[in-house]
Amino acid sequence: MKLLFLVLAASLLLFGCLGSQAGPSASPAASPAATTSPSPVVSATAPPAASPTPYSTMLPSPFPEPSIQYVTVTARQFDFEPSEITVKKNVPVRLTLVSEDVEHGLSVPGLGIDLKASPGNEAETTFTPDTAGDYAFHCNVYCGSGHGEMTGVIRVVG
Ligand SMILES: [Cu+2]
Repeated sequence: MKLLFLVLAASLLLFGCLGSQAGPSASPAASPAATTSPSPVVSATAPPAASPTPYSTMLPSPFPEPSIQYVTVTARQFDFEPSEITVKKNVPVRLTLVSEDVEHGLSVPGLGIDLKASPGNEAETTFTPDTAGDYAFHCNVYCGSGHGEMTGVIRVVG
C-alpha cells in the first residue's frame, strides 16, 4: 500500500514536470506564430485531418523481407567442404570462404564471384542469384599438387 502511494506520487511528480516543461516550450513556438493570427487556426485543425495517413503507413508490410542464406565453404588441400551447395533463386546468399591450411581461392565464373582466403583470414561476399542452374566453382590460387582437383558446384534452384 505504501509502495503504491510512492509510485503514484512519483508518477504525479513526473507528469507535473513534463507538463511544466511542455508549457514554456510551447509558448515561444506559439508567440511567433501569433503575429499571423489566421494561420495558427488552420494549422491547429490540420494535424487531426492528417493523422490517419501516418497510422496507415505504420502498418506492418504484408511482404516480409527475404531472409539471407548463409553458406560457409571450408577449403583445404585438396578439397572444398561442402563441394555441392544448393541455394534458392532470388534470395540473397552470404558466402564465406574459410581456409584450414594455405591460401585458397573460390572462383565462380558464372556468378562473378572470386574469393581468396588464408588461415585466420576468411573472405565473404553477398550475392543474389537470379537464374536457376548449376554454377561450377574451383580454387584459383595454386595451393599444391592437388590444386586442380579443388572443384565444386553451386546449384541455384527456383
Ligand atoms: Cu588451389
